[in-house]
Amino acid sequence: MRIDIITIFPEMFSAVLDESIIKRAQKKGRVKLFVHNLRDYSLEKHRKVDDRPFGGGSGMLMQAEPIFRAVEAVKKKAKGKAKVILLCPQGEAFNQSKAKALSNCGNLILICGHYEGIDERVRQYLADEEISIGDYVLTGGELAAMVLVDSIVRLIPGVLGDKNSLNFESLEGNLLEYPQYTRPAKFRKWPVPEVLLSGDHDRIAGWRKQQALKRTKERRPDLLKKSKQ
Ligand code: 9D3
Repeated sequence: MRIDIITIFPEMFSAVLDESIIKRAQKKGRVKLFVHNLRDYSLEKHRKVDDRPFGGGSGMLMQAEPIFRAVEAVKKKAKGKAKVILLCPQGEAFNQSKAKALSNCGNLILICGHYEGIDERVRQYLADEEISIGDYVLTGGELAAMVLVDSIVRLIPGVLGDKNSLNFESLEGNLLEYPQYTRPAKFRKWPVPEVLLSGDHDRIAGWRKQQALKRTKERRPDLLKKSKQ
């Protein structure tokens, strides 16, 4: 899989992409990640990529030209079809099933929105999908792009140990995790639930299932409704 990221802040990405699992995935050749500076595709003086909105209003908008040029240049380098995703507050909410679907794409191009917004023609004529990572305001699409990359890369076959990746597909997929403990069996005055020390694997499995259900009912009843649909 190849992922190209188009941004006015390319330096923001190294800390995340050059660490741990994502770095290992790149070393193994499971994913190729490229970060492009949008300003390199500006045709204007001073590498300008923004301008004032027609009709007036406060703030600046990202211009269409540099974004189109960047995407067209990247599409030439990537072999095969690429899916173009615009990260923006108005996009569809990101979730695990979207991550799963995107992990099956050969090529992704992520455009990080910025300023007060983006020329509408990018949405209309360039982006295949618009994605938001949730209902809160970020200063730009960069962190959102990193969230996508992290959640997508770990789903690529061979990136994680099989045990982890199979977990989400299991029946427990729509439940929150059960409580977990490690040594010592008694920390300060707080003991580990006796069942976990019993060695009775059926009893342990039953307790975990029941705890996961209880916790999901209390905290995320929406997840239970989802799994029944
Ligand atoms: C004043 C209107 N704002 C729209 C809600 C303007 C605006 C705020 C924040 C325009 C761009 C941004 C920058 N955010 C993103 O580009 C973004 C984002 C987000 O803010 N929240 C959740 N997901 C995403 S994906 C990209």
